This record gives sequence, structure tokens and C-alpha cells, in this order.
Amino acid sequence: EFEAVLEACKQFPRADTGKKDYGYGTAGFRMRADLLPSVVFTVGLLASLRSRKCNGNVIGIMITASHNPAEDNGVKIVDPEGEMMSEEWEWYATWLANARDPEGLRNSYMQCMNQLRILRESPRKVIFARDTRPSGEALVKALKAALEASGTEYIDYGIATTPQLHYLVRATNTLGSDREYGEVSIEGYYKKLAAAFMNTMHIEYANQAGPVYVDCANGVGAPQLKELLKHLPEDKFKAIIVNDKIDQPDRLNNRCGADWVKTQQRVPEDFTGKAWDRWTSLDGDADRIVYYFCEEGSVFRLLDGDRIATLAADYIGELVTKSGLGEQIKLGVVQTAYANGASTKYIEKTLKLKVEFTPTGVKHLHHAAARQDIGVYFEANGHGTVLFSERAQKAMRKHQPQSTAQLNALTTLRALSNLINQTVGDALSDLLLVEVILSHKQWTVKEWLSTYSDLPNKLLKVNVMDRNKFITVPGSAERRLERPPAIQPRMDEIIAKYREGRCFVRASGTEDAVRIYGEAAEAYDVEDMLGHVTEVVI
Ligand code: NG1
Ligand code: ZN
Repeated sequence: EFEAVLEACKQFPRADTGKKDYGYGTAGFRMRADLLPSVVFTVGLLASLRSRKCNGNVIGIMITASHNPAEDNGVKIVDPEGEMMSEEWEWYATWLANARDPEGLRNSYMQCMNQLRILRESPRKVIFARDTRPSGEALVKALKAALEASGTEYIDYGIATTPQLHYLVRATNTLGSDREYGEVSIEGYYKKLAAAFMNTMHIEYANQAGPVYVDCANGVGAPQLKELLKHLPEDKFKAIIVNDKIDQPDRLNNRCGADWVKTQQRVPEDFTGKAWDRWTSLDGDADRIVYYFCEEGSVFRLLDGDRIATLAADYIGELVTKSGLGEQIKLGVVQTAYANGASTKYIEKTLKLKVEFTPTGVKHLHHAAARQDIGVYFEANGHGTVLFSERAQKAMRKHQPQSTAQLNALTTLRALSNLINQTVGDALSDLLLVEVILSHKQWTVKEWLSTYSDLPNKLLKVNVMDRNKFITVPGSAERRLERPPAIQPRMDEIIAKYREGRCFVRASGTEDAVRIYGEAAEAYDVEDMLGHVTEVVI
């Protein structure tokens, strides 16, 4: 095996990255695609080890750079239950990726095996998929070479969304246990979603509220949503797909998609909506979604991840109470510092639910949500899901409803636990979830928006000499900077001048930049505050 690895990796020499090392960050490895073949090769090796360590359970590999520009790509590993790879292994991923030459890689690989106490002959299996980026093909080649050299069985699922790959990993590994997660195929994913949706959607809504428009960022969401629609009758779900030009790679995430809409706070290119039309945007690998619409006079209104979190928490909380499970099942919401302050206040004061804050990055939110009976987590940018714990699912299975009202609520709750992707944020699943909730509440986007008013806010990205110098206070959920020591005290002075002012600075985990987020009662205050804080930071 080691000699085979040595030979195979020679086809994928390490690119010249100058002084910079590769690093496995919050989203795996992500960078310009031409720097990645050697990295993907090493990720293949690590996944093979991970599978051996996890008793031969299937490990997933997703090749995508999500909302990044078309020339980038990335790769990340999915653990047996469909979660992000365990954090302790990130160090090994980085170690292998930075091997200088073939011999170095072989030696690091052998050392990994020893240090992680992996039995070489253990069974191993990997499944993988990629988004629509043309560079994906060459990366798949590097991946297959690593899997073959390491004697790893694999299945190539071709082009799929990130959440579909997570689903496939989970479904493969739960096969054989008495509670099947779903059929092990992309078709099975559609069937599971469609069945749950059909059980819960209120039929009149599709006619009454008009279609939902879906901007697919010219990425993988487009073909996959088209497939999903084949499983959903049009009288129950009417979606109109926009930005589906996957044959024009330059257009991926370009002036469209969830990230663009959220950061620019404006409609995507090719927007043709009339006032109050319900629009959504997915990102390049379809794990994020945001809603929006224009009021009369083209006033843009965004319904972002915070809005989806509040809508879901409100509705699911209501179902739990109505089904008679209120005493047994508690709901919690998990946010990051990027959540709009008004959403947090609404969850705590109006919905009377607990909010927990974690650092940025899905894995942090996911773990915190998994500790709740039912945990709702969303990043403001539209990535999120709702996790039903074993405990909650058991209570939902066992509960004997005492009235028709209880029965109805319980049936809906059970269907939602199947509709919602339990492994990771999923734009397609979230889309169906929001549509179901709006249909039950008989709400248009206008009523949804009116639940609370967002504080004016802005997110800036600034380039600094060395972003790694920016370190936040442990336990502050990234709300305060510890280093460089001079910055936070000066920021505190600035922020204090603005009504409801809040501002924080942190290094991005996915881009070579520092992010500055600010919010305040007035939009001009936000501008002013961020201007002053930027001066302090750069
Ligand atoms: P960084 O670059 O660390 O801020 C960004 C997003 C995260 C998350 C990751 C992974 C913001 C402010 N940050 O992280 O929420 O989605 O990318 O893709 O949106
Ligand atoms: Zn994404």
C-alpha cells in the first residue's frame, strides 16, 4: 500500500504555494483550483484512514467551493453520521496536505497510521461527489488515484449538492439498523423529502400565494431542484427556477446566489420579480438559502438565516406544545455573533426560547444544537437546519395523542423531522420547510417580515497584513478581540457612541481577510461606526 501511494502521488505534485501552508479550515481546504490536486490526493488517503478507524463505516468527500468564485474549488470530509469530520483529525489533514515530496507524503501517511493506531488491513470505504465546477473533474482523478492506491473501495456519485452527499453517507451507514434513514441513492433523497412534504403541505397555499422563485446561483442546485420537482405535483408546489446556467461556469455565484444577495443586500442579476413575489437564492453547493422580496417602489427586503431560524423555532415550538409534548421536549436556538440583535431579542422575549451562541462555522453550531432536545441552528447567511435528538424522536414515537388537535400537531411534527436534513444545512430541504410553515400559518412574506424589525447592519471584509494576528477572547463567541491588544478598547469607545451599537472583528476562516460586522438603531450610524472601526483595524 505504501509503495502504491508513493508511486501514485507522483502524478499530483504539490503546487508552489510560496511560504503559505495548506490549512484544513472551517470549510475543509478551499483555494484556487489549480493548487488543489495534490491536496485532494492526501484527503483521499486521510478518508481511507478515517474509514478504517470508524470500523469500516463509509466516509464522504465533497469537492466544492460553495459560494466562492468559479476558479476556486475545495474539498472536505464527512464523518459516518453525516457530520463534518471530527476536529481532532483536521491536524492530520493539514499535516498530510503539506508534505513536501512523494517520500515525505508516504512517511507522513505511515506515521498517521501509527499515531492513530489504525490497523492497516481494516475495511475502508469512501463515497464522494462534486459540484458543477469544471475543475472538479481533475480533482476527482486525483481522489480516485489515492483511493485506489490505498486499496479503498469507493462510489462516485457524480454531481450532487453538499447536503445530498451528507445524506448518502448517513443513509449508507444506518442501513441494516432497524430505523432506516432512507434509501441509499440520490433518488432516495428526493423520495424522502417529497414524501414528508406531501404529508405536511397545505394544498391551497400553492394557488393562493403564487410560485416561489429560486435563484440557483448557476450551480448544482439547479439540476438537483429540477429533479426534486419531478417528485412534487405542481398543484402542491410551484417553483420557478432562475439562474440555472451550469454550462457557463463563469456565471457560478456571479452577481447571484445566496452569498451575493446576503452580502450585497440586493436582488440577483436576472431578477424579474414584481412587488411581493417570493424569491429565494441558493449558494453554489446548495447548502444555504435566503428568502427576499421587493415591496412596491423596489424596496428590497431580506429574509435571511435568522428569519428562517425564528420562523422554524416559532412553528416547531408551537407544534410541540400543541401535540402535548411541551413538558418532555424543550427547544433551543443556536446562533453566531452575526445574527441580527433583533432576531435574538425576538427569540428570547417573544418566543421565550433559549439562545446559545457559538463561534462561526457550522460544526460549532451543529454540536451545540445536537445537545438540545430539538435544536434550531442557522447562520445569518442562510446555512442551517433543525436537529431532532434521539430523545425527542423517541418521545414523538411513543406519545399517545389525547385529541384530534394533538394528533394533527404530532403528525406534522413527525413529518417535519423527515423533511429536515438531519446531517447539515440543506437549501432544498429548508426551502420545502419554509414553504410548509408559510402554508400552515397562511402567511405571505409580508407577515413573515413583520414578526420583528432587523437592526440596520453591515458586514465588511478588509485585507490586513496577517489575519492570524486577530484572536478573539475564548468563550466570547468571537464578540471580542483579545489580540492585537490595542484594538478592542478603542472599538469599545467608538461603539459606545451609537444607540444599540454592536460591532465585532474576527479573522475569516475561509478567506484571507478580516471581517467587521456592525449593527445599530440607525443605518447612518452603522456606516459611521464601521468607518471608524475600520480605521482602527487596518
Ligand atoms: P468565515 O470566512 O470564517 O467568516 C464563512 C461564513 C460562515 C460559514 C463559513 C463556511 C460569514 C460571516 N462567514 O466563514 O458563516 O458559512 O464561511 O462556509 O458568513
Ligand atoms: Zn455552501
